[in-house]
Amino acid sequence: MRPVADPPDRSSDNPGDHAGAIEIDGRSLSRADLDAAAAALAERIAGAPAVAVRATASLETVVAVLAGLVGGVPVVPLPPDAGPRERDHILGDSGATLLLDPDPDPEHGAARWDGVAAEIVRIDVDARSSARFAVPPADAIALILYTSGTTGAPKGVLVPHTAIAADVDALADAWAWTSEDVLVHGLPLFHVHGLVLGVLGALRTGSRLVHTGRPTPTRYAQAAAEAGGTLFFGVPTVWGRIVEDPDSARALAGARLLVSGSAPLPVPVFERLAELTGHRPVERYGMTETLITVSTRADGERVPGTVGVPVAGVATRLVDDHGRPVPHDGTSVGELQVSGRTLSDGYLNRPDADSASFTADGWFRTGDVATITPDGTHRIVGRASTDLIKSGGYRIGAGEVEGALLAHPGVREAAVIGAPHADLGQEVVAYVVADAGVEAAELTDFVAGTLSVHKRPRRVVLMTELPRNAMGKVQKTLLG
Ligand code: MCA
Ligand code: AMP
Repeated sequence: MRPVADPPDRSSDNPGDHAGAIEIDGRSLSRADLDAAAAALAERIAGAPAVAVRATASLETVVAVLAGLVGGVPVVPLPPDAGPRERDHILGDSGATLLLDPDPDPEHGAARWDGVAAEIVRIDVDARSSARFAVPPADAIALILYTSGTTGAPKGVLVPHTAIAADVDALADAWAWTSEDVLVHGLPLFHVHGLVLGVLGALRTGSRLVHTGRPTPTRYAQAAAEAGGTLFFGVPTVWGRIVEDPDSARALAGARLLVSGSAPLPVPVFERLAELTGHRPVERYGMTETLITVSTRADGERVPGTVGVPVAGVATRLVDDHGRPVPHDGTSVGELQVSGRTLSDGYLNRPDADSASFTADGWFRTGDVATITPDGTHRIVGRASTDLIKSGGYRIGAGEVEGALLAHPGVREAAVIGAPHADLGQEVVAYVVADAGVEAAELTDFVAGTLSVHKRPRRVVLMTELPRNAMGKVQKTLLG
């Protein structure tokens, strides 16, 4: 297998001769310099069982991830604003012995690592080495990506090199994505969308990457005008904000392909985007555990509200509550299961979660509910569990936020739901029974400080008691 981050046309005699440059928030590195900086860091981390990376949207993060890939050390991206509760869980569970930080300078917050067991290593994008490394075995783990379940702390998903290579190659085929493209996005670099597709996809296809730092309408418009962006990635919240800014949206007219994913793209946003840019967006569907498995094709029909067909190397099926097949007739609804080369190797240290998520014949239970037409077009109609929330494209487990709230000394009970929200798709809302004197805003800040900022409840409703059934179970359907 070609190494994950190698472009298709790299000659082994001439490793640096490639134009796939990368620019993040105004700073850039040529592909040759990126490779040399990654090789220098790979020498420093060699032999570690795993390395964590404080994954800011920066060149440093790209260098660190590439160092792990070429050096054969699994990389654990850490949300840059992860509070102690989330950070300590990820570091402890993953067994990362090194923590690579773009900016560990005491003045800029070495205090954030107080009490952390891992050795802190500064990522130096100016270091250079021409060292070569043995290509890691294809089934080696490339990334351990932490993602929320319905309850408890996030689980580490083991993503092998093969799955990433297979997924990027399948998407390159679906989207006619080549080294001629200029990829533009401003997504976070600690999840599949921004990191696997948005960075490793660019490196593997050889396309130039322009990361806008933040995914704002004006920055996307600027990248279209000034950098000649052809391929744009966004979560639905990003596209929703772009259509609210018609001038920025119109600036994307010269692009080749606009791609939406990570959450359902509302039909009115699809239609407005088509009106303003002349492009019907391509929608694709996936999960951390499976990478991207279903997508509209660049040469296929783009129907609002649908996510297309399985990508190369992936098969899908629908099952009912008893595991029986559900017909692909476009109307029958079932749980979507997927199999194929893009699947992860399961969860780190969680055999219980593995057996709950994978069927005996090796298919992954997505927990998403879908229909499939006879010609294979998928429509995601919802999720089986209401305790997995999608807000701004981030997956947030109700149980993790409830646990964080209950750690506040004044909180007695907490129930968290995802309420419909025009901008974010869903917003995290917490219903809390607390001691007198505890304020809603204080609880929002408390969660933002112990987990990641995006997991904070945007609304906290203080109550005297939570609605419970006769068994004492909170009735979340009565909230909201
Ligand atoms: C607000 N802030 C706070 C607080 N309140 N900080 C501390 N305490 C508080 N109480 C600050 C934040 O730090 C931040 O500051 C600013 O307010 C805004 O933050 P936030 O509210 O999070 O921003 P937003 O405007 O709501 O973000 C919208 C977004 C974001 C940009 C669309 O949700 C986003 O990046 N989403 C992408 C998620 C994603 O990539 N998902 C892919 C998962 P400051 O401004 O200083 O930072 S992978 C996946 O799903 C797969 C496989 C797939 O299919 O793709
Ligand atoms: P994550 O593991 O953060 O990638 O979240 C995966 C979940 O995001 C899936 O199980 C779906 O519920 C949701 N998702 C991703 N892409 C789409 C899409 N295009 N339409 C609807 N839901 C999506």
